[in-house]
Amino acid sequence: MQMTVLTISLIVMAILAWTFIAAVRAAGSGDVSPKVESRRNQLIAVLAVIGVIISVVSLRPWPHAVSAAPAAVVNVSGGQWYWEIDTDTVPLRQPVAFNVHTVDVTHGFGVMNEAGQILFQTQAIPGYVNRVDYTFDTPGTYRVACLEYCGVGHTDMRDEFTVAAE
Ligand SMILES: [Cu+2]
Repeated sequence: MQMTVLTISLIVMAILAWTFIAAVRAAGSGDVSPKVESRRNQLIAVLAVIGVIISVVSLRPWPHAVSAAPAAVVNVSGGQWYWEIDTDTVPLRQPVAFNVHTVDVTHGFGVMNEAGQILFQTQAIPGYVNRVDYTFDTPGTYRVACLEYCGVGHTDMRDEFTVAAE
């Protein structure tokens, strides 16, 4: 995806640069006839329309599609050195919104499956609530750990919750 965005950006920049150079050359060639000026204005209008269309089509999916209303909201508060999670069970195969914040220093809220693989993580930042939406496909016990070093008790910042079987 990054390569596609980069390629499109480079092509559009090349077209804009070419247009700019053409406009400068035309402006430097002295008086132009009304016919040439009309063609130039048409060209600028066409390029502007193409630019708007490309921008709308290429930028709509970013930064990401707005997710559906979550089936559950989980409020997570981090502190030295604990997690407070306001539920111990979340639903299966439905979007769950995690609202993560901290009462002291920055922590890293990371959720792992039973195999220890990190499924998602976000920073817990003082004075701000970070939201992560996630849909769990497998029931079981999920582990929470701090992924941002936050002091001597950092490794004790562990918790867990359950994804309910249907
Ligand atoms: Cu930590």
